[in-house]
Amino acid sequence: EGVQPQEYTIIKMEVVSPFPAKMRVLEGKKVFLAAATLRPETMYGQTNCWVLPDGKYGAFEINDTDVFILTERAALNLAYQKLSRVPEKPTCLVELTGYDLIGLPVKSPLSFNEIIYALPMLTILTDKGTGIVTSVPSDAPDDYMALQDLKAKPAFRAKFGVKDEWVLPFEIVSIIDIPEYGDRAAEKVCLDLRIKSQNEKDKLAEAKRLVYLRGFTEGTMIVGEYAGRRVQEAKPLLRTKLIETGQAIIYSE
Ligand code: A2H
Repeated sequence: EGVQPQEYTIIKMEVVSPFPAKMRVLEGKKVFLAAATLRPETMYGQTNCWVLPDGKYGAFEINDTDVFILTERAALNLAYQKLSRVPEKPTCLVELTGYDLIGLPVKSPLSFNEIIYALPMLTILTDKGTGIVTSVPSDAPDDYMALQDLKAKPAFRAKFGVKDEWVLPFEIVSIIDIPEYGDRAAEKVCLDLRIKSQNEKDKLAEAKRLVYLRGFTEGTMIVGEYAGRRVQEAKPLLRTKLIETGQAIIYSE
């Protein structure tokens, strides 16, 4: 873990029932994939969410009605932030792996895609955030390349039991315009750097450096309530809105 505390926004992605067999004990509860993000203003552009296939997750009680699916580590941190049914004690209703989550349909705040699916990403770290990541391929190079891997490689989809209809219909959604980078900045930079897959760590680090700095300092929102406003201005406004409407919570680690 880093020395600096990181403050994330947890986006509550509601799992659509009926739930699969292994999650049937959760029926009747509000169940969310809890995705940690630093960029809540990009949520309009979600096309899917990411889980680590071999990752260990659990369905933890946040209060009497809400259940969050995330890593045990994140559940413990939340419990110390007063977000557990039993004070300071995470209670797990069912243990899950990333494989159990692949293909789950979710409804996510602000997303123009009404239903999106949980898909495998191999580079997720389980000691950061919640282990669940929401995917915005227009503005995050990691997301763009992981989605591209699934779209372009049928054998990769087959390996993880990913159905075509969870991936192929989902196009990049333009949400932010960046001078010289356009409105699909992550795609442009990945193409410019000729990145071939999500595993090209060094090239992706460079892509991220290029996109994030320019996006945040010079990007303009082109969709949503704050269309025409700078990303820097829209970010805190949208974050507050998501939190006030109960669609997101603050999470520090
Ligand atoms: B961000 P930092 Cl559009 N493993 O959300 C790998 N990546 C993770 C993660 C984990 N366990 N938990 C969160 N993340 C991702 C959106 C986004 C993000 C955009 C642009 C930039 C960006 C959509 N994905 O991150 O290492 C999440 O992706 C810029 C760094 O804690 C989260 O925010 O700084 C970001 O990495 C947190 O990374």
